[in-house]
Amino acid sequence: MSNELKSVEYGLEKIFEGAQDFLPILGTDYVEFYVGNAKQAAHYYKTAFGFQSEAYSGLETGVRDRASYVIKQDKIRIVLTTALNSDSPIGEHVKKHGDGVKVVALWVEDAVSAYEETTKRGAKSFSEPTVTSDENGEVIQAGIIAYGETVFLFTERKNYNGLFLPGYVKWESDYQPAPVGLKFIDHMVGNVGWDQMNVWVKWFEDVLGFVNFLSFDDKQITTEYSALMSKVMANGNGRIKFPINEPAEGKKKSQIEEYLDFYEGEGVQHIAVATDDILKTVADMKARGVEFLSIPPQSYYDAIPERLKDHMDKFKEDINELQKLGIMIDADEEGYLLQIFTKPVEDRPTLFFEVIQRMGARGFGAGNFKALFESIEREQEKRGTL
Ligand code: TYF
Ligand code: FE
Repeated sequence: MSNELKSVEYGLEKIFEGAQDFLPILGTDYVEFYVGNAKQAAHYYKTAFGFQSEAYSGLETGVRDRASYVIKQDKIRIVLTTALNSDSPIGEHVKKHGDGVKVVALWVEDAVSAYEETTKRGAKSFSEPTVTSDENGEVIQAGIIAYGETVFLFTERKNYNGLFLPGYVKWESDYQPAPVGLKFIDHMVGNVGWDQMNVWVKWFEDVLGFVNFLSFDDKQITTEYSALMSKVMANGNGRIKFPINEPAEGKKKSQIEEYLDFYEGEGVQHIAVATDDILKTVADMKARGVEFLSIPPQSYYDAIPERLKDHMDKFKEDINELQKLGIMIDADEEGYLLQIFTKPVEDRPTLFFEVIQRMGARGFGAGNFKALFESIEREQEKRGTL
């Protein structure tokens, strides 16, 4: 573990030495999935992940080509959108990729400036600045194309005080399962194709002004396990983090390659959601039917006190309780973190979720990679994709 930690390069100095930020991002506004059946997907995320009904747009609101359900939990907002006819870019997206993330909406002060600054720096346009309005004010949105067919949609809502976006009505539902304690999106990871890592690192640097905050190379995370490289890109204030994975040649088929094959291209691999009580959150999610990767072996948990050495005094959780749920623990110079991963949430082995509780640590769980990738490989084995 200490070897892995030493080879972690923190790039924080670079973040703070920077000139003025040409793309100030206030946060993740929402994430929109294109799915085969939005009504059922919304029900799944409400039931299993504890989201609440928020807003709706579709036939009943005068929209003829799509239906969108907005669900919310604390600061996390997910939009589930489906096509209402065969002649639809949404349907095309679902046909090619299966259910997956289409839009990452980034909350900005000035969407026109965000669009101009990024397209000037080489971003491919998805949609020019568009104003929509209703009695609650106006929203400006403009999109650029990121990896694969994924869109980053700059969203300015300072002159809007409606529920979500113009065109949406409140989704009244008597069915509101209790939240499970998910608070905000910690990071969102993209899988890119062979030899595309540097292209996308440069894209995040040049187009968005992000910096490479952490790197894990294939020598660290190849060994016997799913081979991949990973670089974490962060924005000026370090709050928005987009790790990027690229497959690497290993003894077995990389989990990243498996994703690229089944998603039929690059895209969002996992969404990490933060909680401040991971024991409760994960116990709740399991009780509601969310499937997590298998529990790491006893030897993994035996090594935890050694890994936590410097932070043992701060460590509040009971290792046995964590082990029962399969939650993993890692530490870095600044603290520790607890994390666990779901199995893919579709039939294609593509998008999955991570639940993370940071107790000071700013890393991504490098010390857990071995155990994590072994769990993923057990799933790949069952799928015949290893
Ligand atoms: O976001 C991360 O970097 C961690 C670890 O295929 C990780 O959650 C890295 C690669 C991967 C799954 C998880
Ligand atoms: Fe992650």
